[in-house]
Amino acid sequence: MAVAVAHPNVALVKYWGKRPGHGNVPATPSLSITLDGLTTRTRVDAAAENSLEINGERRRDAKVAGLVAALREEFALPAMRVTSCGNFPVGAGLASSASGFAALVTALDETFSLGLPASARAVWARRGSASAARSVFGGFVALDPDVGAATVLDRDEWPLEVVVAVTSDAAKAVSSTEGMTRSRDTSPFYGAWMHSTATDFDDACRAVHRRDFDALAATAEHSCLKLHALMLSTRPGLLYWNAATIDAMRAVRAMRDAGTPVFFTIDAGPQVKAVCLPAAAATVADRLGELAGVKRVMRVGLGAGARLVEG
Ligand code: 2P0
Repeated sequence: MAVAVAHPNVALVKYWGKRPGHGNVPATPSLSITLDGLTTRTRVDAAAENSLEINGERRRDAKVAGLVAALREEFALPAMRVTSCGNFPVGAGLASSASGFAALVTALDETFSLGLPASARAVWARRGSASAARSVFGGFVALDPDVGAATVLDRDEWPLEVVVAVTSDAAKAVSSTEGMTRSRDTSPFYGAWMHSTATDFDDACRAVHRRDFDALAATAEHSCLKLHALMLSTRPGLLYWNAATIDAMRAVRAMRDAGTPVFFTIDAGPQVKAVCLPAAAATVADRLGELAGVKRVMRVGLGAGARLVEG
């Protein structure tokens, strides 16, 4: 048996849409930061029959079953018991599937001595959930559809912080996988999204290498708002925000206008992630925590990639 931990990641240049065909390959490149503090811990044991338990509940999960079936086509794997738990809500826009699949593949690799390097674990994790490829790595991580996932800057080379403003613990109504299929099939903006994302990716990578916070803020907010414009223009429209999401976005913009180095990003859920320089994190957390619709704030740094831990 083996136990692995992994952290969710938040994309600064977003992924939304897949290449046609197999392998769950994103249509566009994305850039993320891996988060510390929020953690999924997954144990894999060889067992008499397959089972999956998430946060103490026995579950069936088509994506986990699909990934294990795909691995079985490549490797001779016995049945296994997978036990996973996380310290944050599942399915609420906090990338629980990203940390979940990164931890699962890392634990499974060790349990069955597959000998996979991180780049190969990322390819397998991507088949479960594309964003999971990024959680295999720490710090600032690029996921290029042609090249794969890799760290572009280590976390201690530019130690940004993230204040997560949780505005709802409810699971999302439309999954990301379903939402992206709908956007591809129905949004008049999908072509523009596909064509403009590579530029955002290049701009953001350059900003990260230069540690240029203002440039990263501009590109990341643009990518986020463009993603949500794509979602809103999907039929039926995908509206992941609530009133507090908008209040938090406005509060972040007001802080930045007043000179605080902070920008927001939002995924397929109502939580707002405020990315800031460490000196600003306390102010940002206090301000967002005061907003009426914000249930709680979590302050996290940048995290390491998926790794084995003692059982
Ligand atoms: C991202 N999201 O880049 C974007 C932004 C959500 C909004 O990646 O279908 O759970 O399992 O590959 O990876 C969420 O999508 O979807 C996601 P699948 P995934 O972080």
